[in-house]
Amino acid sequence: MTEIIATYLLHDEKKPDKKAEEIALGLTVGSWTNLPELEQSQLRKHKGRVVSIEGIPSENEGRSLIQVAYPTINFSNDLPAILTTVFGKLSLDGKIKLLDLQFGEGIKSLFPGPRFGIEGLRGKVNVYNRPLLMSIFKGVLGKDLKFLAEQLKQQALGGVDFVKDDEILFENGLTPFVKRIVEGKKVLQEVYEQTGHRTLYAVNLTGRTSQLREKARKAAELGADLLLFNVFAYGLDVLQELREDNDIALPLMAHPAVSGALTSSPAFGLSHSLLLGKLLRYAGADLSLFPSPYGTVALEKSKALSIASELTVKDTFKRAFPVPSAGIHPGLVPLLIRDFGIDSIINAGGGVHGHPDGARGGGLAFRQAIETNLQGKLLAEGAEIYPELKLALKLWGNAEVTK
Ligand code: 1AE
Repeated sequence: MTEIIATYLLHDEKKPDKKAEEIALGLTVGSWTNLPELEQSQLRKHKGRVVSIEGIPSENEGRSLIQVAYPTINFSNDLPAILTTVFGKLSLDGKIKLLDLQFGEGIKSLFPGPRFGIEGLRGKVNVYNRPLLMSIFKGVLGKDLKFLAEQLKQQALGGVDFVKDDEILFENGLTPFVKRIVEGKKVLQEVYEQTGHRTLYAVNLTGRTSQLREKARKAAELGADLLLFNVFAYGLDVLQELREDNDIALPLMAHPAVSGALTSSPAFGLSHSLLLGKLLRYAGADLSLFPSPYGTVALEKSKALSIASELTVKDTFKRAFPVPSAGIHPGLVPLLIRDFGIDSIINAGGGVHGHPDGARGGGLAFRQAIETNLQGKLLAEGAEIYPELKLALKLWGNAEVTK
């Protein structure tokens, strides 16, 4: 295919066929039919093509789905050019939502996809038979390195696989980026020597765009494990730049901060599956965080599942880890595993630190919930064996899944 096909959802559009034709023309060659014959034939190969127009059955709201194909010769091979073509001015033009983009194999092969993906990350922690577990630093603003180190140690002692910075921890005098990496490595090595459990740390890569590459290379030089990145505050192409730099070569964890402004409206913006799933994966994210259907920032279940599906569907790219997040506690583990399977990451901040026994107890309770569930038992049964799980269920409840 030498085209990219965009699928749009139109609202309140009485003449979707006319609108589709306007889009196909307006976003490519403009009003070419009014131009002299010579120009017309030159421009014809650039014109968009209406692929399909579908009313949504049993709906009376004037919604319709349209597909428009854009010739790839119209743009350079980068997401800024592609997004400006398919949803540039159009994103400002009434109630229209970009649901999907289908890339032909030619243009797709120019994107990197994840460097490590699910298999690569599993290899780094040597865990293959369960969902991975991640916890998040909490309450660290204004705190020093000693505080951070202790919090990291407690989380690692709980048996989590990854600890990520809070996305709101930026460059600061008390816990600068470089010192967090160096101190973090020291702490995690000590825990490894003490327990035999390997925890990796995702440090938040922040600052001006022009500084990111150098900072990320420095992180790699210092032996950082992963980079957390607020990709939607910067742009997908910035993520891709980081992914393609072989002097960085670290797993990239995409945080969804700011993405809600682009995805949340039913009538405007981009679909969750496209932005937090397909495009993140194409651009090179190894992990994508998004709100789970059950926590504090709940996302409709079908949408959360659609993101996970785009991250893991069979493709030429490596699979990226879905990380359904926000408000997660051990009692939700059966739902998470039922809905997202074992190739996902269970991620919690408050659900780890808020445990009555502290972050170590929180991590243990999660690991116990995962183990209990994978043994086919109810969490209530696990709680009879494990005191940490029992305390967590008492505090936050238990969304037991009975098949
Ligand atoms: C959707 C992102 C979730 C996130 O970044 C975060 O910090 C969650 O914290 P908790 O688990 O809700 O405390």
